[in-house]
Formats: sequence, C-alpha cells, structure tokens
Amino acid sequence: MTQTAINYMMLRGGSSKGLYFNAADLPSDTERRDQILLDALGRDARQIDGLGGGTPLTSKAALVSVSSQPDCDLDYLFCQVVVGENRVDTAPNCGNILAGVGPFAIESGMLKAQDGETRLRIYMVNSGKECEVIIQTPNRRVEYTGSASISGVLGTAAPIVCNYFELAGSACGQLFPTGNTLDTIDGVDVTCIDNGMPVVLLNATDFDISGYETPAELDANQVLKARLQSIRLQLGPLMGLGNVDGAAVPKMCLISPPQGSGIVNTRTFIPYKCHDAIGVLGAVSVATACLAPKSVATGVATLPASNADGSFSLSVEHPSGEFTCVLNAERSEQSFKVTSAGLVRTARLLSRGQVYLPATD
Ligand code: NQM
Repeated sequence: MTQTAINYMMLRGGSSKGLYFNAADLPSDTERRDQILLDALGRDARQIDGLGGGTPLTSKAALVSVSSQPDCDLDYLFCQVVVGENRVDTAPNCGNILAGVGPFAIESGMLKAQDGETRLRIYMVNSGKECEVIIQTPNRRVEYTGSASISGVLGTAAPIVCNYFELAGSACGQLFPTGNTLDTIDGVDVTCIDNGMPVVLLNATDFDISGYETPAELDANQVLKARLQSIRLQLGPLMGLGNVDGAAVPKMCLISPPQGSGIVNTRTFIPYKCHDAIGVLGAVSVATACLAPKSVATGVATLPASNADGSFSLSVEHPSGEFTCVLNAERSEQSFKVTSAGLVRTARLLSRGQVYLPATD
C-alpha cells in the first residue's frame, strides 16, 4: 500500500511553528482536509506519527492561496490541530503563524517579491479580517536574518511588520461579546473581549494566586483550572461561541499589575495549558481591554501617555518577557474603537518537501 505525498513547508511564525500548505494541494471538502491535517501533524497527544510537536504552539497549519478578495494578495486559513483530541479547530486565528504566510507564498512561487521590501495584504479567512505585512526582501528573496528579537525565540531575525485592521468581533461578532465591559460569573468579575481573539480577562487575586507564578506552577494548580473552566463554560454561550468545552477559544487571561515597564502582567491559558508567553492577537485583545474606559484591568493596568501621533504603545508582560503592540483607537465617553494594531514578528523557513500520509486501506 503506498503512502500519499503532499508538498509542505514548515516555518517558525513568531513564537509558534507549523506546516504551511498551498490550499490547492488539499481537498476543499473540510472533512477530508481535516483528516489530512491530522495525518500530517499527528493524532495522539505526543503526535508521534506526525510532524506536530505535541503542544498547542507546535500543532498548527496554514492553508494559503492567492486571495479571492479584491483588495488582498493572499488568503490564509489557520488550522489548530487540537493536541491529543484527533480534531481540527478553525474557530481561532493565529497572529504568530500569520507571520510566516508571506515568506511561504514567496518561497513557493505563489507570488513575486519586490526588491527591498514586500508589502502584502493578507485576508484572514477564519475571521474575515485583514492584515498588512512588510517583509524584508532584498534582491527579491526573503531575508530571514536581522536584528529583531521577540520573546519566546532565541536570537534575532529580520522583522516582519504586521498591521492589523478593524479586528473587533473576529469570532464573536462584537468587541465586547456579552454586551458588557464587565460581567460577574461564579462571583468573579470578568471582561470578555474579542479584538482579534476571544479572551476573558480575570484578576489573578480573585483566584488566590499572585499572577506571577510560572506556567508550570499554574498548570499544576487543578483548583484554579477547574474554576477557570467553570467560568469559561458559562461564558461560551454569552460570548456567542456556544458550547466551548474542548474549543480553542476563548482564552483565559489572568492579569496583575506590571512588574516592569509594561502596562499589565499576564498569565494566559490557551485555554487549558498556560502559555509560556502570550499569543499575538491574544495580546492585542488584552491591550485593548486595558485601553477601554472600563474593564477588570481598570486599576490594575498602568497606561502610558499617547504617542505624538495619538497612537498608544502598549507593552503586555508575560512569563517570558513582554509583547508590544501599537494601537490606534477612537476613545470618547460614548464610544471606544480600536482601528488598527501594529506589531513586529519574525519568521524562518525550517524545512520544505513532502509530508507522507498513511495509506488508508
Ligand atoms: O493569539 C497561542 C500563539 C497563539 C495564538 C494561542 C496567537 C494569537 O502564541 O494570535 O498567536 O493563543 O493559542 O501562537
């Protein structure tokens, strides 16, 4: 019985890594597509029979194609292969894997790079939102080497500037999906927000922890995890996400006052494992909640003055460093809206070739 081979590349995108495919190389039928992704990355918790790394940050795939949208260059569908659960979730988006989409498209000949830098507009199929990326491409080739460093990745690499537009309601339909900036569940105040990623912000001190514990310590805290899951399950329907048992969103973010020069300190469960850092769009959502007139971050977060152009540079602290995003916002007594979020990622091509899928009978 022969195996089937499919072209792929593996790239590190930001502080994640995943398999990148030309969408045309996979079936359009979602059931058959998902079976291929599961075979390629691995179905069991260790992903021993696939290329996935057995953690949420290394069990990801991107399906890329020339865009179907008039104002975009590329379409990007993010697929989370849920570790150990033998299924694929396309509800969330991923701003880390997005950083590798442009390099993949150029490396695979899907589109041509400019000499110097290449600006591409990416349509994020999961959310219907758009992001402009600026990639270093001297001599029309992707430059991976450079001086940008990001938390969670050793060393430095060429910057990939990502400018996200109008992210509000990416999965839930509105910025504050419950209709409130504050809700109380199980006696705990929460802020549910979706500015690119559905996130629930909670005060660490409401859970008898400081919020500065290591991810390993928090992962071992079964009482904390059970309380978070109870709140999550109740919030799923209120956030328009339905039954979120086993779903990748919403993420649960415990906040506490900053320890360094950031605006807030975070420990984020994605959603069952504590992130060693914080996701890109997760950080944008947390920063947005901090900037909002009222949220559980009020009194916890420390906001800087705006930049000369009116934008805000907001540094979100996390277990392995900080994540800075630059938000442009319209803030008044009556309304609050974030119009764009800018940030820097890096990416690197790790391997390319063919991934083999087991013969079916
Ligand atoms: O929030 C982790 C990551 C992510 C997702 C997660 C991400 C994002 O660190 O945009 O990048 O929240 O599951 O890659």
